[in-house]
Amino acid sequence: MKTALITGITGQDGAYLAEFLLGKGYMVHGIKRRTSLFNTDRIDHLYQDPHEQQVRLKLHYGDLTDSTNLIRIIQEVQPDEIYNLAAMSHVQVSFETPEYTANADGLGTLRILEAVRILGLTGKTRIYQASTSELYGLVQAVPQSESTPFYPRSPYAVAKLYAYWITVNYREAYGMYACNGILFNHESPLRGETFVTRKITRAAARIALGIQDKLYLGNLDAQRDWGHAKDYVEAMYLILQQEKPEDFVIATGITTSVRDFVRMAFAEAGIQLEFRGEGVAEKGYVKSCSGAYHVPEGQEVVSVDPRYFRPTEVDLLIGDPTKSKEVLGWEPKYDLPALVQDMMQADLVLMKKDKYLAASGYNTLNYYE
Ligand code: NDP
Ligand code: GDR
Repeated sequence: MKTALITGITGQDGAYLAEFLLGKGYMVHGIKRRTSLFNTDRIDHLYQDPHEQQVRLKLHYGDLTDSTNLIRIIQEVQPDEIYNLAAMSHVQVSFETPEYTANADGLGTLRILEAVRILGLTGKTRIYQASTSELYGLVQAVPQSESTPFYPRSPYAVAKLYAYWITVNYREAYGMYACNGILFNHESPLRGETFVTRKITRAAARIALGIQDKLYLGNLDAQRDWGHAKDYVEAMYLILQQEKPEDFVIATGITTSVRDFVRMAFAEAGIQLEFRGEGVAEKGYVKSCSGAYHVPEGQEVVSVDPRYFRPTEVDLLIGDPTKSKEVLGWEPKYDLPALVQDMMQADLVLMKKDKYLAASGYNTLNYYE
């Protein structure tokens, strides 16, 4: 039985990857942070009582900012594969917590690599590093491939740039099997509520159900290459099954604006939107916009709030998945309409529950960040 260690197992990708590897017969270990409330919602359905025999999922308390605990866990687990998914992953929040982001996302990767080296596991343990399309940042060329130059535009992306290069360096310096997956945006019903797609699908569901009036967003003109997280965790696994360690772009090759994602999500919730005035663009931002209106009811349901503009923005991401198709044989199963449908239908179910609870006098989450 192969053994995998997943950092960030409580996150969107960690949850899908854990389920995928358990399905492949792996023993899966995960690192979770100590939090004041339970933070394992996304993997609770995979939980196995540690008192039972033959448990194949085990969680360890840990943090990427603590090398002593990483060394101890890796020594205990002796993993065949480490998937380093843990990170402070929100681009806008990284402007507010730049030092912590550098520590967790940049140095955290070094701590993992160094732990494997110190423990003499370089010949055994393969390492996947969760790199990102945010590395491309300010557009140099499109579509972005493994050879496109990087130009990071946020403390998050700069921290991930360090992580990318330290992974390449340990591979070259010590012959480690360490790879970067340069993944473009991938979403799902498990996506964190403050990323733009999930923020939109949650709000569209709430507005359709009559428990929210309006959605405030930032830059509607940003374009992203959106795929489904379920497809992307399979690519992570494939990257570590190759004969030689290499870096791969994982993307759909199709880009869509935030504005169009809004239209699609609301349509899936049964609301046709019309944007009146595409807004005045300045430095890549829509500085003013008369918003999106519910057709035919006429009320404005989406407005631009400059609070959500970033000090430096990434305007356009579109990935070139040629190498991953040719070498890994990887093909996404979900296209964007299928992704929107999956997210929207899941949020309609969740928000119906909220509506019912609210109608019965219980408090529900009405924090829309
Ligand atoms: P999430 O934000 O959903 O999950 C991040 C995970 O990291 C959570 O389990 C979180 O724990 C954990 N974590 C955060 N800080 C620390 C820390 N200091 N020590 C230990 N664990 C920590 O991210 P995703 O699942 O979406 O992304 C997974 C990885 O892939 C991240 O590294 C992200 O930067 C990267 N990535 C994501 C893309 C995407 O579109 N989703 C695209 C490209 C790269 P907790 O649950 O306690 O908060
Ligand atoms: P991103 O994802 O920054 O690409 O990082 P996010 O969904 O946060 O933003 C995508 C684009 O939408 C614009 N936007 C808004 N974003 C948010 N969060 N909230 C808003 O209200 C809003 N309005 C417009 C943003 O400006 C941006 O252009 C994600 C994360 O998962 C990273 O960890 C990962 O590395 C990259 O994807 C690839």
